[in-house]
Amino acid sequence: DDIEPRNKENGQSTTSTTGHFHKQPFVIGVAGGAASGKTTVCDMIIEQLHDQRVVLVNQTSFYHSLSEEELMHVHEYNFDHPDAFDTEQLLSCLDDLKNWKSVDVQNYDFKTHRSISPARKVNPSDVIILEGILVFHDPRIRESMNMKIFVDSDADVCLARRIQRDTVEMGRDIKTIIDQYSKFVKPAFDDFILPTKKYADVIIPRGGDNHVAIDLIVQHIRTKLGQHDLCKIYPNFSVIHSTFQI
Ligand code: UZR
Repeated sequence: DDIEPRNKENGQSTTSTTGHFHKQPFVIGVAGGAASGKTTVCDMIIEQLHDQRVVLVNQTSFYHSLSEEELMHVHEYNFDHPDAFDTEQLLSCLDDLKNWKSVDVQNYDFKTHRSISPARKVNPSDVIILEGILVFHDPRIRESMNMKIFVDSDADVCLARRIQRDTVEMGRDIKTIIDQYSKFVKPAFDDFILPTKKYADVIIPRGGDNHVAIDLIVQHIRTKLGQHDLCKIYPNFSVIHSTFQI
């Protein structure tokens, strides 16, 4: 007989279509300003967890596609506002992954500001990383996370990186980038992103340059994944919740 894993922090276990019990995936949220180094942090975590099944879901995949009307006034569109994202879709995706169902995640094209086909099939995994500027904004998404990381880089570093990224990868000109930064990116950071820092379990200064922080985070994830297995063997084993700040 299968033993149903119990994990206080992780909530309920789930039953797969084959009737076998699965532990719930460990969900990590990685938030922070645009070009703060979130992707680098995620890549480093994934690299160190090479022996685990990890999937990365980016909030940018859940941008609403712009209508013809919105495209005509694209310079007035605020991509850094919580309403720019289809949060319900993101929630339903996350729910499915947590219940060990595969999901189709749209690919978003930053040049046309629309979703493009084909969608990417994402399979459920032991670890799900959800990355994005506003992944801590919606309380329902926050609550589904087992670990929340906020990447905290200086604004000048973010802007420098953003100029480099948007000119090289997106072919934008510097004036447009700086106009957008002062009109939308900076105010939205202050109004919507920074206030979510208080929800983080871990705050990482200097993003991907902070190897000590990444090592500590990976150690913590490994401990939690190990506890999943312990829960399977000893159903009454409970997890003591711990938070730390680096
Ligand atoms: P990250 N963004 C675009 O530049 N174009 C789009 O079509 C959609 C989004 C930007 C968005 C935000 N802002 O700052 C950034 N603007 O993508 C988020 N302006 O992406 O988390 O990778 O930095």
